[in-house]
Amino acid sequence: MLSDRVMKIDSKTVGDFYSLLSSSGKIVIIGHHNPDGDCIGCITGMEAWIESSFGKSGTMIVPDNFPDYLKFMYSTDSILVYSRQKSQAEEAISTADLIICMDFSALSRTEGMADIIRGSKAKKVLIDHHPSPEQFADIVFSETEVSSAAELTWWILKAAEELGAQIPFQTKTSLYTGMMTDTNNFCNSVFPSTFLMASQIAEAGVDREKIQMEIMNSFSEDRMRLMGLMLKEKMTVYPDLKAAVMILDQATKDLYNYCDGDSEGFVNLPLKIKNVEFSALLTQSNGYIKVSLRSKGAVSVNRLCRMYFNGGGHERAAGGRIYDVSVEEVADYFEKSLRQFLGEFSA
Ligand SMILES: [Mn+2]
Repeated sequence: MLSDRVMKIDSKTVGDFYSLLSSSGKIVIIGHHNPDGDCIGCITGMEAWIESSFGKSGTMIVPDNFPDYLKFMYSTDSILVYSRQKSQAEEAISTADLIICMDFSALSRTEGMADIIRGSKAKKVLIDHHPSPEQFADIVFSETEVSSAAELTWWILKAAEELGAQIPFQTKTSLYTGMMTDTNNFCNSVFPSTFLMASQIAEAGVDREKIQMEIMNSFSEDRMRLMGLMLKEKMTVYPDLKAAVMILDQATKDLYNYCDGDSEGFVNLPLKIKNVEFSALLTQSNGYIKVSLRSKGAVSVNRLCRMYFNGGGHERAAGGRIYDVSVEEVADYFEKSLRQFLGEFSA
């Protein structure tokens, strides 16, 4: 099989996962804080597959709310949002036989749920594509040479076809969406296996144009104007650092009725400038400044985030948080940190 050559999935691990699913009564599927397309694509895709293959349903839970433009995917209205359905979510986690964690490498990414998940007696499965996964799961599918957790899930489910589980249409739509959003529409982290996945899903008749419209062309007017303002007035370019930094403060959020996910993708925009190799979006949040980083050069934003901004991620896409620095001072603070970091690694 061509797919086996492109993305190796250990068939024994798939077999173990399959028998765990067969024997488990209560199944919970968990995504990460600030759920994105990959996260929602993974959990809804997994849920649809479990329903069709095992005739049982999984309870999907995310720590906090997710953007409206992801709500076209299968069964998103049944996803529990921990921040507002706490007792229901805690009940599901503490009584689960099996917990499937998707698209995150550390339990801290589940925010308030981390300790309950860690303490639960349920068997745990991790499906993820970030480096250095935390060791908390009984079965681990961890692969960094892949576009997205959705793509990794695709290859796991393809391998499970041999055990008799077919992949339903909704799963194909969800996983395609996850892959498409995490690659920024086939721009970053695209591997030969990614095109193969896209081709197989296209062949199955999934409506790629519709997915494209839902994700790329469904901005609210406010979101579009916010993007314009950010580029015009809130972006600073540091030519000597080959860097650009955008700051999204609360006043600007209020001006454009900011909703979850409205700034999704903004951090990629400065990378369109020729000599900008590194981009940061700093967003004022509740009690901290959220940091999103992208690189198109040699700078490892994963390392930068781990060292300076209480976070991490991939080499070219990472995130973190800055505490105890006001939004007025954060530009200076960030610039200093970046200079120090770049100085250390050029020395
Ligand atoms: Mn992802």
